[in-house]
Amino acid sequence: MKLIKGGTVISPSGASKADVLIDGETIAALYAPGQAPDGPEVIDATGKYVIPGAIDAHTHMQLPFGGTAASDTFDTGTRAAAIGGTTTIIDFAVQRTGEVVQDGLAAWHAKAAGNCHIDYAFHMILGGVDDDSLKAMDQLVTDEGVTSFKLFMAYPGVFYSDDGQILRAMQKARGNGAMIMMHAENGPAIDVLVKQALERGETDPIFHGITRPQELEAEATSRAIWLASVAADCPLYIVHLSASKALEQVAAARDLGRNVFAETCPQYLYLTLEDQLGAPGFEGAKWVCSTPLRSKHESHRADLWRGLRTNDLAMVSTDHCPFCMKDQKELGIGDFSKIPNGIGSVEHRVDLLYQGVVDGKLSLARWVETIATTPARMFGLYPKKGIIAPGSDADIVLYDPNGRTRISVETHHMNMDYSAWEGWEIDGSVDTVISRGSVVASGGEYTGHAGHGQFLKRGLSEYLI
Ligand code: DUC
Ligand code: ZN
Ligand code: ZN
Repeated sequence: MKLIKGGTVISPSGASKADVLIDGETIAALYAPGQAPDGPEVIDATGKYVIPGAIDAHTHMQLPFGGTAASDTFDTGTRAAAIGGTTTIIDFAVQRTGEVVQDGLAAWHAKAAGNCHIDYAFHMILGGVDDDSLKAMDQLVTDEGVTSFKLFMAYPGVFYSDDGQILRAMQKARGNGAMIMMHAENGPAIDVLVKQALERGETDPIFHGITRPQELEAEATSRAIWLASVAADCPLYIVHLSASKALEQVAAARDLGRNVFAETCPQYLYLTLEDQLGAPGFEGAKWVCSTPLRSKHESHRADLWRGLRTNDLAMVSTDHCPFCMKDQKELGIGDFSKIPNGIGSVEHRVDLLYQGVVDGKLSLARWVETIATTPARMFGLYPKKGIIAPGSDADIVLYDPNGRTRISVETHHMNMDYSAWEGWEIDGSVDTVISRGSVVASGGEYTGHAGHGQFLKRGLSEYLI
């Protein structure tokens, strides 16, 4: 037994002083201060926030992409996640075009099994919607604990699905209760703009952003929302929403009571087209991701923070998809379209969002909700995960509001040769991380091990009507 004593427990309903008793891998009880029985090993949480272990519902460990593969393995990526206060990831298994869905899922299990430091679950990317993959969706929901499917309106020839395929998958999801997750960018139109830019000799990383204007994110978001409407209000979750006009589409659908949800990512809340993607020379490649960073001369960042407060944006995930500069991002020197798309942040999401609390953009309760509780409820992991309550897994983070975090490639644990957040300072720090009752990180020391993480079969989303 362990007792987390003297801290302030934060839940979506607010803050309260309580001591948390852990029995083995689960939370046994919460006590008013001083009321817990003597005996258990005490973890001193005086002056700390006690929050549910964070859940990153959008990661891409070892994803093959752009002629290379994301540089974090399940080992390095989940270790870094744990150090940063994330105790569950939901990664994307991939069905490539022409591949049997279940084979793609088995390949992802093979990559992850025995290598994870924290618990993990999978969404499934469908690279080819046809009769077989539609049938497979039922089997994954019923038997495999995979209850969400990502489709791409971008990347023609790679992951792209056309509108007919999307509609069929949505109809299937409406029937079996699954969530359709959408990469909402108009890929064919983007490809035209990319070709035209390259023909003009516009090859620098910033043109990655300029050829993916917000209108093409908003148009795809709107189209996905209408297609979901045709599919009898199939549950729809827009991933990595980056732009004000896309957010307007989501907000309008939600105002009508539709089953439409969206996430954003730390990079869109803080970083910009001009300051990062437009960095001199090839430097901007560090921030090439899709959807792209948006202009600081428009109101995207303020709108996204507001969307988080109003729940038009339900939660924050990272879209962790790291590539090193050397040999990976460098593939796009002289042609931005060959830069592998992705940013690595799995280690920093808890801290980066806490800075939003310090800056007065999020309440403490909403911080916990957007990084832990809503991801659990959205993707069928609640109340096992995402809440500090009796019977839930003892996934708990002690967060020090008086700590300080300085982000750098010199100190991070992700397998990347740069940091997208180099030099950033956060007014707070992760103090202790507990995963299913085991202390995996404490005072900057990592004490966990690969293989501790277990695969989680998920149920259906709680938010559906
Ligand atoms: N976006 C990225 O930035 N990387 C991987 C895939 C995606 O959709
Ligand atoms: Zn995507
Ligand atoms: Zn992604």
